[in-house]
Amino acid sequence: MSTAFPDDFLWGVAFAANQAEGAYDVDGKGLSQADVVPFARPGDYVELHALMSPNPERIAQAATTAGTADYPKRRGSHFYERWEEDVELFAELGIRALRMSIAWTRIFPTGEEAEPNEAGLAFYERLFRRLQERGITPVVTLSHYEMPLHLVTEYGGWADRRVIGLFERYADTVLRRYRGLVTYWLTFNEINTTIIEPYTGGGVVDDGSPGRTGRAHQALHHQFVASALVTARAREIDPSYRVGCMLARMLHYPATSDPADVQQAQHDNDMNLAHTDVQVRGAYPGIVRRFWRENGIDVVMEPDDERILAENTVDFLSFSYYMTLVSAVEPEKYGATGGNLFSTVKNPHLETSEWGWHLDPIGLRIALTDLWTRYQVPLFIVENGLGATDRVAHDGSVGDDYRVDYLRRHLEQVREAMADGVDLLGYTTWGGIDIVSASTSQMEKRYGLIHVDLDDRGEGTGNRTQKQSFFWYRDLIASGGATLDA
Ligand code: BGP
Repeated sequence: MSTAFPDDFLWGVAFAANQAEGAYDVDGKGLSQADVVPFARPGDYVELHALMSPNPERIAQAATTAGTADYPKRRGSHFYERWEEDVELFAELGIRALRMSIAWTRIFPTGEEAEPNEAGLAFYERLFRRLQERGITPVVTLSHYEMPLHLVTEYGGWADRRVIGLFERYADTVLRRYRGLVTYWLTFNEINTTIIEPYTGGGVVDDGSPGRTGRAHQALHHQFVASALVTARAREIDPSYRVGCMLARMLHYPATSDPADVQQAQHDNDMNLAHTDVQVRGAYPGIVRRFWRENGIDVVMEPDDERILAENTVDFLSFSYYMTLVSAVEPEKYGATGGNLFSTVKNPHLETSEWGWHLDPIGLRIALTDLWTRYQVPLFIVENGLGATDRVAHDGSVGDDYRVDYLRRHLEQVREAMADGVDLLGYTTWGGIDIVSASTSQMEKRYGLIHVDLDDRGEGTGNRTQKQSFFWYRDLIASGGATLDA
Protein backbone atom coordinates (compact mmCIF):
# COMPACT_ATOMS: atom_id res chain seq x y z
CA MET A 1 0.00 0.00 0.00
CA SER A 2 1.39 3.43 -0.86
CA THR A 3 1.98 5.48 2.24
CA ALA A 4 0.02 8.30 0.50
CA PHE A 5 2.05 10.87 2.46
CA PRO A 6 4.05 13.03 0.03
CA ASP A 7 7.80 13.39 0.56
CA ASP A 8 7.37 17.07 1.50
CA PHE A 9 4.56 16.37 4.01
CA LEU A 10 5.02 18.64 7.02
CA TRP A 11 5.08 16.18 9.92
CA GLY A 12 5.26 18.12 13.16
CA VAL A 13 4.17 18.99 16.66
CA ALA A 14 2.30 22.04 17.97
CA PHE A 15 1.93 24.16 21.08
CA ALA A 16 1.12 27.73 22.15
CA ALA A 17 3.32 30.30 23.90
CA ASN A 18 0.92 30.81 26.81
CA GLN A 19 0.76 27.08 27.53
CA ALA A 20 4.44 26.19 27.06
CA GLU A 21 6.81 29.12 27.62
CA GLY A 22 6.30 30.21 31.22
CA ALA A 23 8.67 33.10 32.11
CA TYR A 24 5.57 35.31 32.26
CA ASP A 25 7.47 38.38 33.50
CA VAL A 26 10.96 37.76 32.10
CA ASP A 27 12.90 39.96 29.61
CA GLY A 28 10.29 42.68 29.51
CA LYS A 29 7.22 40.56 28.80
CA GLY A 30 3.89 42.10 29.89
CA LEU A 31 0.91 40.35 31.49
CA SER A 32 -1.33 38.56 29.00
CA GLN A 33 -4.94 37.54 29.38
CA ALA A 34 -3.72 33.94 30.00
CA ASP A 35 -1.57 35.04 32.96
CA VAL A 36 -4.64 35.86 35.07
CA VAL A 37 -6.53 32.57 34.49
CA PRO A 38 -6.38 30.59 37.73
CA PHE A 39 -5.92 26.85 38.12
CA ALA A 40 -9.23 25.16 37.19
CA ARG A 41 -10.68 22.16 38.94
CA PRO A 42 -11.93 19.69 36.26
CA GLY A 43 -15.62 20.48 36.47
CA ASP A 44 -18.66 20.78 34.29
CA TYR A 45 -19.04 23.17 31.37
CA VAL A 46 -20.47 26.05 33.41
CA GLU A 47 -17.80 25.87 36.12
CA LEU A 48 -15.12 25.59 33.46
CA HIS A 49 -16.31 28.75 31.71
CA ALA A 50 -16.43 30.63 34.99
CA LEU A 51 -12.81 29.67 35.59
CA MET A 52 -11.60 30.15 32.00
CA SER A 53 -13.21 33.59 31.87
CA PRO A 54 -12.30 35.51 35.06
CA ASN A 55 -14.58 38.38 36.02
CA PRO A 56 -13.17 41.91 36.56
CA GLU A 57 -12.59 41.31 40.26
CA ARG A 58 -10.57 38.13 39.67
CA ILE A 59 -8.59 39.88 36.94
CA ALA A 60 -7.81 42.86 39.20
CA GLN A 61 -6.75 40.50 41.98
CA ALA A 62 -4.56 38.43 39.66
CA ALA A 63 -3.00 41.49 38.04
CA THR A 64 -1.72 42.58 41.46
CA THR A 65 -0.60 39.08 42.50
CA ALA A 66 3.02 38.29 41.74
CA GLY A 67 4.35 34.79 41.26
CA THR A 68 3.10 31.70 39.51
CA ALA A 69 1.45 29.75 42.34
CA ASP A 70 -2.19 29.94 41.27
CA TYR A 71 -1.66 30.78 37.60
CA PRO A 72 -0.30 27.76 35.68
CA LYS A 73 0.06 29.61 32.37
CA ARG A 74 2.60 31.92 34.01
CA ARG A 75 4.96 28.94 34.21
CA GLY A 76 3.84 26.71 31.34
CA SER A 77 6.30 23.83 31.00
CA HIS A 78 9.41 26.05 31.09
CA PHE A 79 9.94 26.16 27.31
CA TYR A 80 11.33 29.72 27.49
CA GLU A 81 14.31 28.59 29.57
CA ARG A 82 14.66 25.04 28.16
CA TRP A 83 13.93 25.77 24.47
CA GLU A 84 17.35 24.60 23.23
CA GLU A 85 16.93 21.19 24.90
CA ASP A 86 13.39 20.95 23.55
CA VAL A 87 14.41 21.84 19.99
CA GLU A 88 17.02 19.05 20.14
CA LEU A 89 14.28 16.63 21.18
CA PHE A 90 12.07 17.85 18.32
CA ALA A 91 15.00 17.37 15.94
CA GLU A 92 15.46 13.81 17.26
CA LEU A 93 11.77 13.23 16.44
CA GLY A 94 12.64 14.19 12.88
CA ILE A 95 9.78 16.69 12.60
CA ARG A 96 9.72 19.07 9.64
CA ALA A 97 7.39 21.64 11.20
CA LEU A 98 6.93 23.18 14.61
CA ARG A 99 3.63 24.98 15.02
CA MET A 100 4.04 27.54 17.80
CA SER A 101 2.89 31.04 18.64
CA ILE A 102 4.54 34.36 19.39
CA ALA A 103 3.42 35.93 22.66
CA TRP A 104 2.24 39.43 21.68
CA THR A 105 3.24 40.58 25.17
CA ARG A 106 6.89 39.70 24.59
CA ILE A 107 6.92 42.12 21.65
CA PHE A 108 4.57 44.87 22.94
CA PRO A 109 4.04 44.28 26.70
CA THR A 110 0.87 46.39 26.94
CA GLY A 111 0.13 46.47 23.23
CA GLU A 112 0.54 50.26 23.14
CA GLU A 113 4.30 50.80 23.29
CA ALA A 114 5.80 53.01 20.57
CA GLU A 115 8.75 50.63 20.12
CA PRO A 116 8.85 46.82 20.33
CA ASN A 117 10.68 44.97 23.11
CA GLU A 118 14.00 43.90 21.54
CA ALA A 119 14.55 41.12 24.10
CA GLY A 120 11.32 39.48 22.96
CA LEU A 121 12.14 39.85 19.28
CA ALA A 122 15.61 38.42 19.89
CA PHE A 123 14.25 35.34 21.70
CA TYR A 124 12.08 34.28 18.77
CA GLU A 125 14.88 35.09 16.29
CA ARG A 126 17.25 32.75 18.17
CA LEU A 127 14.56 30.08 18.21
CA PHE A 128 13.77 30.42 14.47
CA ARG A 129 17.47 30.36 13.51
CA ARG A 130 18.00 27.15 15.54
CA LEU A 131 14.93 25.57 13.97
CA GLN A 132 16.28 26.49 10.53
CA GLU A 133 19.61 24.86 11.42
CA ARG A 134 17.72 21.70 12.41
CA GLY A 135 15.62 21.65 9.22
CA ILE A 136 12.40 22.44 11.08
CA THR A 137 9.93 24.90 9.52
CA PRO A 138 8.14 27.15 12.02
CA VAL A 139 4.37 27.54 11.53
CA VAL A 140 3.73 30.68 13.55
CA THR A 141 0.42 31.74 15.09
CA LEU A 142 0.24 35.48 15.71
CA SER A 143 -2.56 35.28 18.29
CA HIS A 144 -3.15 32.15 20.37
CA TYR A 145 -5.25 33.21 23.39
CA GLU A 146 -2.52 35.52 24.76
CA MET A 147 -3.36 39.18 23.98
CA PRO A 148 -2.03 41.92 26.32
CA LEU A 149 -4.08 42.15 29.51
CA HIS A 150 -3.88 45.95 29.24
CA LEU A 151 -5.96 45.81 26.05
CA VAL A 152 -8.47 43.57 27.81
CA THR A 153 -8.96 45.85 30.83
CA GLU A 154 -8.55 49.27 29.15
CA TYR A 155 -10.17 48.65 25.74
CA GLY A 156 -12.58 45.75 26.39
CA GLY A 157 -10.50 43.44 24.23
CA TRP A 158 -11.25 43.02 20.54
CA ALA A 159 -14.68 44.66 20.91
CA ASP A 160 -12.80 47.99 20.54
CA ARG A 161 -11.89 48.69 16.91
CA ARG A 162 -8.65 50.40 17.93
CA VAL A 163 -7.18 46.97 18.72
CA ILE A 164 -7.06 46.28 14.96
CA GLY A 165 -4.40 48.97 14.51
CA LEU A 166 -2.42 47.79 17.54
CA PHE A 167 -2.50 44.21 16.23
CA GLU A 168 -1.41 45.38 12.78
CA ARG A 169 1.61 47.10 14.32
CA TYR A 170 2.55 43.94 16.24
CA ALA A 171 2.10 41.77 13.14
CA ASP A 172 4.01 44.20 10.91
CA THR A 173 6.92 44.16 13.38
CA VAL A 174 7.30 40.37 13.43
CA LEU A 175 6.51 39.88 9.72
CA ARG A 176 9.38 42.24 8.87
CA ARG A 177 11.78 40.88 11.52
CA TYR A 178 11.47 37.21 10.60
CA ARG A 179 11.70 37.39 6.81
CA GLY A 180 13.77 34.42 5.59
CA LEU A 181 13.14 32.53 8.85
CA VAL A 182 9.39 31.88 8.66
CA THR A 183 7.15 30.92 5.73
CA TYR A 184 3.85 29.84 7.28
CA TRP A 185 1.81 32.28 9.39
CA LEU A 186 -1.57 31.74 11.05
CA THR A 187 -3.45 34.87 12.18
CA PHE A 188 -5.89 33.84 14.95
CA ASN A 189 -5.95 30.45 16.67
CA GLU A 190 -9.44 28.88 16.53
CA ILE A 191 -11.01 32.23 15.63
CA ASN A 192 -14.46 30.72 16.37
CA THR A 193 -13.54 30.60 20.06
CA THR A 194 -14.30 34.34 20.25
CA ILE A 195 -18.00 33.42 20.13
CA ILE A 196 -17.78 30.23 22.23
CA GLU A 197 -15.51 31.70 24.94
CA PRO A 198 -15.28 35.50 24.35
CA TYR A 199 -12.65 36.11 27.03
CA THR A 200 -10.27 33.40 25.77
CA GLY A 201 -10.81 34.16 22.09
CA GLY A 202 -11.34 37.91 22.10
CA GLY A 203 -10.47 39.38 25.50
CA VAL A 204 -14.16 40.25 26.07
CA VAL A 205 -14.62 40.06 29.85
CA ASP A 206 -17.79 38.66 31.40
CA ASP A 207 -18.56 41.64 33.65
CA GLY A 208 -22.20 40.67 34.09
CA SER A 209 -23.45 43.54 31.88
CA PRO A 210 -25.93 42.76 29.08
CA GLY A 211 -24.83 42.58 25.45
CA ARG A 212 -21.75 40.38 25.85
CA THR A 213 -22.82 38.21 22.90
CA GLY A 214 -23.08 41.32 20.75
CA ARG A 215 -19.65 42.46 21.91
CA ALA A 216 -18.26 39.02 21.07
CA HIS A 217 -19.61 39.23 17.50
CA GLN A 218 -18.22 42.76 17.18
CA ALA A 219 -14.87 41.50 18.47
CA LEU A 220 -14.92 38.65 15.98
CA HIS A 221 -15.63 41.09 13.12
CA HIS A 222 -12.65 43.19 14.17
CA GLN A 223 -10.50 40.04 14.20
CA PHE A 224 -11.67 39.12 10.70
CA VAL A 225 -10.75 42.61 9.46
CA ALA A 226 -7.40 42.50 11.29
CA SER A 227 -6.68 39.06 9.83
CA ALA A 228 -7.40 40.28 6.30
CA LEU A 229 -5.28 43.43 6.73
CA VAL A 230 -2.38 41.39 8.10
CA THR A 231 -2.73 38.91 5.23
CA ALA A 232 -2.32 41.80 2.78
CA ARG A 233 0.62 43.21 4.76
CA ALA A 234 2.38 39.83 4.81
CA ARG A 235 2.22 39.62 1.03
CA GLU A 236 3.64 43.14 0.69
CA ILE A 237 6.50 42.39 3.09
CA ASP A 238 7.50 39.01 1.64
CA PRO A 239 5.75 37.40 -1.34
CA SER A 240 7.02 34.00 -0.16
CA TYR A 241 4.90 34.23 3.00
CA ARG A 242 1.88 31.90 3.10
CA VAL A 243 -0.91 32.99 5.44
CA GLY A 244 -3.56 30.68 6.81
CA CYS A 245 -6.71 30.98 8.88
CA MET A 246 -7.27 28.60 11.79
CA LEU A 247 -10.59 27.05 12.85
CA ALA A 248 -11.56 24.73 15.68
CA ARG A 249 -13.48 22.35 13.42
CA MET A 250 -16.57 21.36 15.39
CA LEU A 251 -17.98 18.58 13.17
CA HIS A 252 -21.58 17.81 14.14
CA TYR A 253 -23.56 14.63 13.39
CA PRO A 254 -27.39 14.47 13.60
CA ALA A 255 -28.67 12.55 16.63
CA THR A 256 -31.13 10.66 14.38
CA SER A 257 -32.20 10.45 10.71
CA ASP A 258 -35.14 12.70 11.59
CA PRO A 259 -34.83 15.53 9.01
CA ALA A 260 -35.18 18.05 11.85
CA ASP A 261 -32.04 16.66 13.49
CA VAL A 262 -30.25 16.53 10.13
CA GLN A 263 -31.10 20.17 9.46
CA GLN A 264 -29.93 21.09 12.96
CA ALA A 265 -26.59 19.39 12.30
CA GLN A 266 -26.30 21.15 8.94
CA HIS A 267 -26.96 24.48 10.68
CA ASP A 268 -24.44 23.79 13.45
CA ASN A 269 -21.81 22.79 10.87
CA ASP A 270 -22.51 25.81 8.70
CA MET A 271 -22.28 28.17 11.69
CA ASN A 272 -18.86 26.66 12.47
CA LEU A 273 -17.74 26.88 8.84
CA ALA A 274 -19.03 30.46 8.62
CA HIS A 275 -15.63 31.49 10.05
CA THR A 276 -13.70 29.85 7.22
CA ASP A 277 -16.31 31.15 4.75
CA VAL A 278 -15.28 34.67 5.77
CA GLN A 279 -11.52 34.03 5.66
CA VAL A 280 -11.36 31.71 2.63
CA ARG A 281 -14.25 32.98 0.52
CA GLY A 282 -14.19 36.60 1.73
CA ALA A 283 -17.75 37.22 2.90
CA TYR A 284 -20.22 36.47 5.71
CA PRO A 285 -22.74 33.72 4.77
CA GLY A 286 -26.47 34.47 5.00
CA ILE A 287 -27.03 32.33 8.10
CA VAL A 288 -24.74 34.62 10.11
CA ARG A 289 -26.57 37.77 9.01
CA ARG A 290 -29.84 36.00 9.90
CA PHE A 291 -28.44 35.11 13.35
CA TRP A 292 -27.56 38.80 13.89
CA ARG A 293 -31.06 39.91 12.79
CA GLU A 294 -32.88 37.36 14.93
CA ASN A 295 -30.76 38.04 18.00
CA GLY A 296 -30.71 41.83 17.84
CA ILE A 297 -26.97 41.92 17.20
CA ASP A 298 -25.79 45.06 15.38
CA VAL A 299 -22.24 44.45 14.17
CA VAL A 300 -20.82 47.86 13.29
CA MET A 301 -18.80 47.81 10.06
CA GLU A 302 -16.76 50.57 8.43
CA PRO A 303 -17.56 51.23 4.72
CA ASP A 304 -14.38 49.48 3.55
CA ASP A 305 -14.63 46.39 5.74
CA GLU A 306 -16.41 44.09 3.31
CA ARG A 307 -13.99 45.00 0.51
CA ILE A 308 -11.05 44.28 2.82
CA LEU A 309 -12.48 40.85 3.66
CA ALA A 310 -13.25 40.07 0.00
CA GLU A 311 -9.82 41.11 -1.35
CA ASN A 312 -7.57 39.49 1.26
CA THR A 313 -8.51 35.84 1.67
CA VAL A 314 -5.99 33.32 2.94
CA ASP A 315 -3.59 30.98 1.12
CA PHE A 316 -4.49 27.87 3.14
CA LEU A 317 -6.94 26.66 5.77
CA SER A 318 -5.59 25.24 9.02
CA PHE A 319 -7.72 23.68 11.72
CA SER A 320 -7.79 21.76 14.96
CA TYR A 321 -9.65 18.46 15.23
CA TYR A 322 -10.07 16.51 18.46
CA MET A 323 -13.53 15.00 18.46
CA THR A 324 -17.01 15.24 16.96
CA LEU A 325 -20.28 16.49 18.39
CA VAL A 326 -23.97 15.62 18.00
CA SER A 327 -26.85 17.94 17.07
CA ALA A 328 -30.41 17.28 18.18
CA VAL A 329 -33.54 19.41 18.09
CA GLU A 330 -34.31 18.02 21.55
CA PRO A 331 -30.88 17.48 23.16
CA GLU A 332 -32.43 16.87 26.56
CA LYS A 333 -33.66 13.52 25.21
CA TYR A 334 -30.06 12.29 25.17
CA GLY A 335 -27.14 12.09 27.58
CA ALA A 336 -24.40 14.75 27.49
CA THR A 337 -20.63 14.47 27.35
CA GLY A 338 -17.63 16.84 27.35
CA GLY A 339 -16.00 18.56 24.42
CA ASN A 340 -13.43 21.15 23.52
CA LEU A 341 -14.74 24.31 25.24
CA PHE A 342 -18.34 23.04 25.47
CA SER A 343 -20.37 19.92 26.09
CA THR A 344 -22.40 17.95 23.56
CA VAL A 345 -24.98 15.19 23.20
CA LYS A 346 -23.40 11.78 23.82
CA ASN A 347 -22.81 9.70 20.69
CA PRO A 348 -23.70 6.06 21.55
CA HIS A 349 -21.37 4.79 18.82
CA LEU A 350 -18.21 6.44 20.17
CA GLU A 351 -15.91 5.95 23.15
CA THR A 352 -14.77 9.08 25.03
CA SER A 353 -11.49 10.30 26.52
CA GLU A 354 -11.00 10.75 30.28
CA TRP A 355 -12.33 14.27 29.74
CA GLY A 356 -15.42 13.01 27.93
CA TRP A 357 -14.30 14.02 24.42
CA HIS A 358 -15.60 11.69 21.70
CA LEU A 359 -12.85 9.57 20.12
CA ASP A 360 -13.68 9.65 16.39
CA PRO A 361 -10.88 9.02 13.85
CA ILE A 362 -13.33 8.64 10.94
CA GLY A 363 -14.63 12.10 11.81
CA LEU A 364 -11.26 13.53 10.83
CA ARG A 365 -11.61 12.02 7.35
CA ILE A 366 -15.11 13.46 7.09
CA ALA A 367 -13.86 16.88 8.22
CA LEU A 368 -11.00 16.83 5.70
CA THR A 369 -13.26 15.79 2.84
CA ASP A 370 -15.87 18.43 3.73
CA LEU A 371 -13.28 21.22 3.94
CA TRP A 372 -11.55 20.22 0.69
CA THR A 373 -14.85 19.92 -1.19
CA ARG A 374 -16.12 23.26 0.15
CA TYR A 375 -13.00 25.39 -0.32
CA GLN A 376 -10.46 23.71 -2.66
CA VAL A 377 -7.55 25.38 -0.88
CA PRO A 378 -4.62 23.53 0.76
CA LEU A 379 -5.47 22.29 4.25
CA PHE A 380 -3.24 21.91 7.33
CA ILE A 381 -4.08 19.92 10.48
CA VAL A 382 -2.35 22.02 13.15
CA GLU A 383 -3.93 20.39 16.21
CA ASN A 384 -4.89 16.78 16.85
CA GLY A 385 -3.97 14.80 19.93
CA LEU A 386 -5.11 13.05 23.09
CA GLY A 387 -5.18 14.61 26.54
CA ALA A 388 -4.60 11.89 29.12
CA THR A 389 -3.27 11.35 32.64
CA ASP A 390 0.00 9.63 31.73
CA ARG A 391 1.79 7.59 34.40
CA VAL A 392 5.55 7.39 34.95
CA ALA A 393 6.65 3.78 35.64
CA HIS A 394 9.14 2.93 38.37
CA ASP A 395 11.92 2.71 35.77
CA GLY A 396 11.08 6.28 34.68
CA SER A 397 9.53 5.23 31.37
CA VAL A 398 6.17 6.56 30.18
CA GLY A 399 4.05 4.03 28.33
CA ASP A 400 1.26 5.75 26.40
CA ASP A 401 0.04 3.09 23.95
CA TYR A 402 -3.41 4.75 24.10
CA ARG A 403 -1.88 7.88 22.56
CA VAL A 404 -0.11 5.82 19.90
CA ASP A 405 -3.48 4.19 19.16
CA TYR A 406 -5.21 7.60 18.94
CA LEU A 407 -2.57 9.03 16.59
CA ARG A 408 -2.41 5.88 14.47
CA ARG A 409 -6.15 5.68 13.95
CA HIS A 410 -6.44 9.39 13.09
CA LEU A 411 -3.48 9.28 10.69
CA GLU A 412 -4.97 6.23 8.95
CA GLN A 413 -7.99 8.39 8.16
CA VAL A 414 -5.77 11.26 7.06
CA ARG A 415 -4.16 8.83 4.61
CA GLU A 416 -7.59 7.81 3.29
CA ALA A 417 -8.59 11.44 2.74
CA MET A 418 -5.34 12.15 0.91
CA ALA A 419 -5.86 9.06 -1.25
CA ASP A 420 -9.20 10.67 -2.23
CA GLY A 421 -7.28 13.73 -3.42
CA VAL A 422 -7.41 16.07 -0.41
CA ASP A 423 -4.48 18.52 -0.58
CA LEU A 424 -3.02 18.45 2.92
CA LEU A 425 0.15 20.43 3.71
CA GLY A 426 0.93 18.73 7.00
CA TYR A 427 -0.03 17.41 10.39
CA THR A 428 1.27 18.85 13.67
CA THR A 429 0.07 16.79 16.63
CA TRP A 430 -1.02 18.91 19.55
CA GLY A 431 1.37 19.30 22.43
CA GLY A 432 4.45 17.51 21.23
CA ILE A 433 5.65 18.17 24.75
CA ASP A 434 3.49 18.24 27.90
CA ILE A 435 2.09 21.75 28.37
CA VAL A 436 -0.59 23.47 30.43
CA SER A 437 -4.09 22.65 29.17
CA ALA A 438 -5.93 25.60 27.59
CA SER A 439 -9.35 24.99 29.17
CA THR A 440 -8.54 23.59 32.62
CA SER A 441 -4.97 24.92 33.07
CA GLN A 442 -3.91 21.45 34.16
CA MET A 443 -0.54 19.84 33.56
CA GLU A 444 -2.08 16.44 34.31
CA LYS A 445 -4.11 16.62 31.11
CA ARG A 446 -1.05 15.62 29.13
CA TYR A 447 -0.81 15.75 25.28
CA GLY A 448 2.93 15.42 24.77
CA LEU A 449 5.13 12.83 23.15
CA ILE A 450 7.62 14.11 25.72
CA HIS A 451 6.74 13.93 29.42
CA VAL A 452 7.52 16.95 31.62
CA ASP A 453 8.04 16.34 35.33
CA LEU A 454 5.66 19.07 36.57
CA ASP A 455 2.29 18.61 38.25
CA ASP A 456 -0.84 20.78 38.34
CA ARG A 457 0.71 22.96 41.04
CA GLY A 458 3.95 23.37 39.10
CA GLU A 459 5.88 21.08 41.43
CA GLY A 460 8.63 18.92 39.95
CA THR A 461 12.01 19.07 38.23
CA GLY A 462 10.65 20.05 34.81
CA ASN A 463 12.82 17.28 33.36
CA ARG A 464 11.85 15.86 30.01
CA THR A 465 11.30 12.12 29.28
CA GLN A 466 10.56 10.64 25.84
CA LYS A 467 7.29 8.66 25.95
CA GLN A 468 6.51 5.49 24.00
CA SER A 469 4.63 7.72 21.51
CA PHE A 470 7.82 9.75 20.90
CA PHE A 471 9.61 6.73 19.46
CA TRP A 472 6.55 5.61 17.50
CA TYR A 473 6.10 9.05 15.90
CA ARG A 474 9.84 9.35 15.21
CA ASP A 475 9.82 6.01 13.32
CA LEU A 476 6.62 6.94 11.49
CA ILE A 477 8.14 10.19 10.20
CA ALA A 478 11.39 8.45 9.24
CA SER A 479 9.37 5.92 7.23
CA GLY A 480 7.35 8.64 5.47
CA GLY A 481 4.22 7.12 6.97
CA ALA A 482 4.92 3.52 5.97
CA THR A 483 5.07 2.20 9.57
CA LEU A 484 1.46 3.27 10.09
CA ASP A 485 0.56 -0.31 9.12
CA ALA A 486 3.30 -1.91 11.21
C1 BGP B 1 -7.52 24.00 21.50
C2 BGP B 1 -6.44 25.05 21.68
C3 BGP B 1 -5.16 24.56 22.18
C4 BGP B 1 -5.22 23.30 23.03
C5 BGP B 1 -6.34 22.35 22.67
C6 BGP B 1 -6.58 21.27 23.71
O1 BGP B 1 -8.74 24.63 21.70
O2 BGP B 1 -6.17 25.71 20.44
O3 BGP B 1 -4.55 25.65 22.83
O4 BGP B 1 -5.12 23.55 24.34
O5 BGP B 1 -7.53 22.97 22.43
O6 BGP B 1 -7.50 21.77 24.66
P1 BGP B 1 -7.19 21.63 26.21
O7 BGP B 1 -5.78 22.08 26.39
O8 BGP B 1 -8.19 22.49 26.88
O9 BGP B 1 -7.35 20.16 26.52
